[in-house]
Amino acid sequence: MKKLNVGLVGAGFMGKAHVVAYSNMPKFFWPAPAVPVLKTICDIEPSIAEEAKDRFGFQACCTDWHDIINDPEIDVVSICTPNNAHAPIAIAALQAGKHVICEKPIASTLDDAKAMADAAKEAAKKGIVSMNAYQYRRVPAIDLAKKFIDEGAVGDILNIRCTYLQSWSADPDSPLSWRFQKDIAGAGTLGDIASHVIDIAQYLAGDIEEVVSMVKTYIKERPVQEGGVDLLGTVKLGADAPRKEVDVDDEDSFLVKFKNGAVGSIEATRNAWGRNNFITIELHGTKGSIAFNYERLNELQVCFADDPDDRRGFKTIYTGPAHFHGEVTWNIPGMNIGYGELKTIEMYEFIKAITEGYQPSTNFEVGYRVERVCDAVMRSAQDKAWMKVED
Ligand code: SOE
Repeated sequence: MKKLNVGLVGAGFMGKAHVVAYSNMPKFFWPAPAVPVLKTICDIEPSIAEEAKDRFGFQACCTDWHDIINDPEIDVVSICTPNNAHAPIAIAALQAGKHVICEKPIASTLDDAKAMADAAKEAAKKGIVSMNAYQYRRVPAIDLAKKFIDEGAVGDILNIRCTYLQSWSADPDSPLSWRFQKDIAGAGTLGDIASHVIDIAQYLAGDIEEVVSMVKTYIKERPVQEGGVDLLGTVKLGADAPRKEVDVDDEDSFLVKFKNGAVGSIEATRNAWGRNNFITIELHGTKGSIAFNYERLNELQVCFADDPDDRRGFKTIYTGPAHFHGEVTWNIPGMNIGYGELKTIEMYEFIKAITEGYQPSTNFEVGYRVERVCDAVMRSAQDKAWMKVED
């Protein structure tokens, strides 16, 4: 059985998600395309690196990512750091001949995103694979939606409405983690979560051509936190804590026009009390409609125009063994998959692409296109006008 040695940079929340995915992939997908071996984990904080090594079962740990790049035994690099570190690590890894899976958004600036896409294109000539972790398009229900669209079951797409709503930053006492600092994150809600639904919208309805947007920052300053770990609002800092300015967006709302003539809207915020991982997609076509909500990720709602008048309406399909990779997860629809299984499916797609020698559907070029849509959203908010997405 082929083995691939893994080096992982960034031992926080997403580092844990990648470890779960590497470990579980051969347990679900057997025979696995290759078995990942957890070789080295890197975190700039020595105590976190040490702890992560033991907790996750890596053979070694380090505090300088160059040690991973310079290790000839490492085949695959996972990048789970804050956004501004994506480009230097990814480019160095690709140039060293390592396959790269990088968390989203691809980078903290458009220039970095382009440099990463260029490096990935060069590396691809030598069979090196790049992947940006836009995992939500791999939810089996979203895959089913894509199948209905491709088969023509809902006709031509007229409109797609997407939201990504969370609540973890709605409290002004939630600390100023790196996600609220432009020089590290590049953007706020836009890069962090709107990017996911931009990816899904383009996956289902094709490239976005033009946008008009409104961008808001509701909470202008937040308490400064000790250390770089992002606590995602789980710990609050009191009124006495020193506060610093937030220089990124809390909420983005925009209308979109697709190249194929469809239209739509995207709304994203992390300040929506009561909404948690509320990714909704509603798509209307000439022959039917599709609706999805990640908070019920094992379900897809569909309505077909051809149904008789007296029984036309949304019906719910529960995803299971008949759907995307459902034959290897759990046996009965309704047993349900969650975030861990979803990241495992994503990891399978990454490892399979490496062993079979092709670029996955969320390669760096695709991540760079999402970034260009984000850039148009920001330009539009500034100039209060429709903006074209750069081709
Ligand atoms: C925080 O908003 C976050 O962890 C995002 O960074 C992820 O991309 C999203 O999947 C869950 O929420």
